[in-house]
Amino acid sequence: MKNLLLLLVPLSSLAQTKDYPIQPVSFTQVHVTDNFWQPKMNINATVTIPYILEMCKQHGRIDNFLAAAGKRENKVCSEFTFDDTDVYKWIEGASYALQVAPNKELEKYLDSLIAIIGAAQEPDGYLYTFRTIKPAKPHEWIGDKRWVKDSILSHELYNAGHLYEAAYAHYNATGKKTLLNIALKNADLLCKDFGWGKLEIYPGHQIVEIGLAKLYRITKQQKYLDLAKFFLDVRGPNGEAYNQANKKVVDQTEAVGHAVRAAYMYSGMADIAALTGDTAYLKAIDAIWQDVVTKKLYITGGIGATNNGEAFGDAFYLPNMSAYAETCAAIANVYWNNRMFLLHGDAKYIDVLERTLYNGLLSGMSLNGTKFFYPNPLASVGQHDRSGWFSCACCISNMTRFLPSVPGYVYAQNKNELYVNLFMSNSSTITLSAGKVQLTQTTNYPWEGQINLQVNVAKPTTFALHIRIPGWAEGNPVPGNLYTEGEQPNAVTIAINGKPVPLKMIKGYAVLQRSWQKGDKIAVELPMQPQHIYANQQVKADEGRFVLQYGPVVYCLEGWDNKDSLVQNIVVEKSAPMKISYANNLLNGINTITMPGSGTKRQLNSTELITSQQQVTAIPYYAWDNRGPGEMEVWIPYTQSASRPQPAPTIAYTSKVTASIRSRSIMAVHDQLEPVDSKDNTVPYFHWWPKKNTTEWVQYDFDGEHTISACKVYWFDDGPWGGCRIPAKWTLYYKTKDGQWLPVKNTTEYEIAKDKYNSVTFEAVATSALKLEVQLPVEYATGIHEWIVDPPTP
Ligand code: FUB
Ligand code: ZN
Repeated sequence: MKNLLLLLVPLSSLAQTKDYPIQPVSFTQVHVTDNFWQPKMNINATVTIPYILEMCKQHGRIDNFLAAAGKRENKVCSEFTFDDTDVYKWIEGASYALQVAPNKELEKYLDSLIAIIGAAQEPDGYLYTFRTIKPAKPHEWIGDKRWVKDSILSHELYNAGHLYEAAYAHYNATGKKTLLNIALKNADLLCKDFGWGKLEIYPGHQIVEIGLAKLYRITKQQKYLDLAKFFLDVRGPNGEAYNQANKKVVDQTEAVGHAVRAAYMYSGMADIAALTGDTAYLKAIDAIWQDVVTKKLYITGGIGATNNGEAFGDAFYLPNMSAYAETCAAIANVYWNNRMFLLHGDAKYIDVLERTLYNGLLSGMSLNGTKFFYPNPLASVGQHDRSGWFSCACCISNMTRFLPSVPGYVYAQNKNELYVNLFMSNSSTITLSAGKVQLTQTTNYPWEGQINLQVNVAKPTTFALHIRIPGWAEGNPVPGNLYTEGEQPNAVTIAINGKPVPLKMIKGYAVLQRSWQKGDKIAVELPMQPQHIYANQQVKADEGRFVLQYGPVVYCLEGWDNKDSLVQNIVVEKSAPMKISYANNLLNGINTITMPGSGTKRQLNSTELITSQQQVTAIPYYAWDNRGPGEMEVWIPYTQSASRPQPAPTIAYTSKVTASIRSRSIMAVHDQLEPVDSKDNTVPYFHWWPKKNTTEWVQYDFDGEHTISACKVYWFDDGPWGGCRIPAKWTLYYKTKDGQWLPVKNTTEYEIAKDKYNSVTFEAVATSALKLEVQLPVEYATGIHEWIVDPPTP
């Protein structure tokens, strides 16, 4: 081990080696003082980090390490083979937080935890609690020999990757090599076991590539870089698109499969391209990036549209209510776009990064820091809610590792070029080739567009200040034509020491090259106006709708702020006047947008909608579901046909609905939103997955007694890939006056077919409740889109 330590290269010498042409200014050099990010990072440090540690303790994550270390009963204490990563990600977040705010107690706890991790490591460096605890009969995702199932589900290399990321952070934060030594020992084992002519296995879930790149940066040991490259090159062409192994990485041009794996892999390719000068990787990730931003990116910056494989969907498939847009994928998207910027120096990558950061990533955590979203949908009828924990906790621990590093995305540098990428109040000292520059940024961004920068230099210093002019401020919300702005924004202005200067634009930056003097002041004014954003017409889900954006923040309508707690039924004309107001006491301080609009409502016995005028209020998307679940919508209808009218007061709609399982989606069965076909997951549906072969029920308790004689049901069936199918059988029961349930006497067969309403008629009964009993197929669950109850026709 001693020899190993001698090989560590001081971080300061890294600049001389081949790496990204542009280097980020480390988050430790950027002291954020603003009202937006600082409180969020503070909550992460003081609430979320202790909270997640506690959850890791409660949910067996630490016990797994203790068991592998022989310090407790020999039993696996949690569910997933990647649960060790929650501990590693927690260490990464805690270490980053330590760098910003030293905390002796936390550091001490980290020492003790790292000692346990060290004790859980096998003598040759193997570290994977799920096998070490029970080598003879491991979890079904794990092979009988090490690594052999990694391309499928064992996640041994994914665990290793997160270990390296944590070790890098801990070493940088504390200067201690305890975790780093564990990581290096593990990486040495990987170098021994994997490679051409050795085990030629690709990682099932990427991240080890970027972890190895970090170990290479610290140690300068070529073998780590070579192994990272091997793990990329060994991928494909005969594997699954699910984990991007369907083609050699250099031949890939489209984003496919599991979005987190994909974006970690693209980040790894960027790292290796930067560290080796490889151009084939660059060509591939440039093409894939183009594919994502022009066809597969949500307006919130979220990626991975479908829950089916947690994956990218087809081009322009961007459903809103069923959007997956996993929090981990948003984080991975930030990692990837930052690397693309460091390679190319183009602000368009930071446009995507900023969009993701303020919207689809930030939505992943509640304002109080203890509740989380895994998917980040763009519409809801109340079936979504943040949770304090998930058995698969990847997004939770990822959030905590990411947040402390936000200041690291503000600035970047290259010789005598200084890039200002993000806007938040801070002060930073940056060493350029020409000398030290102290930069102070003062702004109330993202609520206001005025950004003041002050340059402090010991002596006049010539360098180029690249100030990013966000795409949204120039009418291009996202590079390409997936989204367009409805209005041309007012001009961006920049003044130096009070004098307006012409904007010399290079790659999305206003470049101010001059000899800077102590105290020079730069005033940037970005046009803050509510912007309507429209989607490319190939995105069917957004037809007849617009998004409101103000600065970098995407807005949504939430039930809490709107009439009858409903938003799906709202229509706002494109020309409706908007009013922006800062609400200090709402959701930790936000800008709201209010505007006139209308609400639509269905009526009984007529297809005509009732429309009434109302005030409509929008809040930042990231802040939704902080007052409890309810309706939410990002894409606002401007046509009545795009809106989802408030249901008519039918027997079904006015009923209380319950089911054999508790689910927030149960209201879907009477919401009067009709699917296109049985597999349509863009409208709400209720399901019993993962149950199978059981008898289940849904029940309507009417608002009084009704006489009924017919029913129709539209089944949810997401075959052949999903887990739901039409039922084996269904039967209706009505409630008698004395509370018994009797089957209705059907006069037609109970239809059972996909993609249509299934009807049954029966002898009329006067009853106060109806139960729909469903026999699930032997191998599948069933779901219901809609259940309609009809009175006898007059
Ligand atoms: O496989 C580990 C993590 O679990 C992934 O990153 C998430 O998407 C979830 O599948
Ligand atoms: Zn996740």
